[in-house]
Amino acid sequence: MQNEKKSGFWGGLPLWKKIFIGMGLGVLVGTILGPDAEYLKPIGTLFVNAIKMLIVPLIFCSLVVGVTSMEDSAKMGRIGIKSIVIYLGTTAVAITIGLTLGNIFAPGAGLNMAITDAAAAGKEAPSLVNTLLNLIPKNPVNALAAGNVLQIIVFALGLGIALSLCGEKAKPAIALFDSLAEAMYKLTELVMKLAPYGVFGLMAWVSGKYGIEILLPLFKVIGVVYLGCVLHVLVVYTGIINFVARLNPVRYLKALLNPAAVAFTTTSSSGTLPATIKASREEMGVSKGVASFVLPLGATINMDGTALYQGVCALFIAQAFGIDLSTSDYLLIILTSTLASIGTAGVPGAGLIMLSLVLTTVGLPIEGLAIVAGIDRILDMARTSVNVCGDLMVSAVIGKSEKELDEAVYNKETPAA
Ligand code: DAS
Repeated sequence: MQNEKKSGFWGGLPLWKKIFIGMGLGVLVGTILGPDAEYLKPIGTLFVNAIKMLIVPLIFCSLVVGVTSMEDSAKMGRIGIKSIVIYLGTTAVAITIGLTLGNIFAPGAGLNMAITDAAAAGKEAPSLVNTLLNLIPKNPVNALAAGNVLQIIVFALGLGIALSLCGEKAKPAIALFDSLAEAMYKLTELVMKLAPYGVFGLMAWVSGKYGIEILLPLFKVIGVVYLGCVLHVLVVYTGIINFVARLNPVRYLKALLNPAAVAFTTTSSSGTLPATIKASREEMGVSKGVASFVLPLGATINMDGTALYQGVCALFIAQAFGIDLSTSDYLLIILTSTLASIGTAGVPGAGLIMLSLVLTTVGLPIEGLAIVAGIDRILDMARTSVNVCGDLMVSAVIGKSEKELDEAVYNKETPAA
């Protein structure tokens, strides 16, 4: 009885269903109340502030852990470097695809939403040159306090590399960052529990202020993100498999079906790792050594789907608020998303937190985050599937180049040993 009372209808629902309900109720109440729904906005503002609260500690701790988890790369030498180069290279391509499609389809065009966040309204995105010059923080503590995310990323990467090079002496510090990162993932999970209520407040305010037609562009965002994800897998990944690894791309597509389905339903790269490793070894014949290094690394630092989603959503929000992005803004988004992807955790909803990072960096209103938060689960399913497909692709490329891929297994001539 006690359990039944605790679970109840609402308590027993998965978070993503609660978010959908929050979104639907928000639109309904907003449509009924009209401009008066403005009074519900603070509920959403609290949620957005809670997400903002996560950015600095989450990106700092997860980046340090992301880099120190590559500690083996010093031992694995070229495999680690090859993996990181391919991971970051395909991430930059993914975000470019997202920005290109966002420009072509312009999902946010014509929305003319007003920026009410004074901080965002007054904030001019820094020029790319100034940003690159300011990448190195004069004072890391100031960077953390000011939330200068690019400086935080640079400092975290440097600290992570230094800790990795310190060997035994750094073990306690690495263990501390591991614990802090775990705590931040748990805090992210707790904050995401507020999502249904935050999305309700914001969708009530947005639909009350702009009308129910605000939902139409969201369907366009979903379409553009899914199109970009499919293109990235079918063009970029199969292209690399075919032309770089000289492997049969059809076999790759067959091998990715199961892990991609698990990723799509769980929206967690880390949770999909067992299925990803199984597919890499048994379907593609990648050796245990390569698979067990490349795939966990990929689940930590390789987030092509997330980067592509950030490109589309950043443009959607800029268009919705009538903000023109300059070339340096685009380059800044590519730089931030690629670097931030190292710190994106392979857990549900992590990309939404990282999107706030990208918006903050280029001075876009963080309120836009709340609009896409309502459909985040649908977008997370696609982006997580791409993240996992990318990990699988790299395991095959590295396996082939290290002569640790059994082509008889890959081509299904013999079952895995
Ligand atoms: N859900 C994340 C993952 O597991 C991706 C994201 O949230 O963007 O890869």
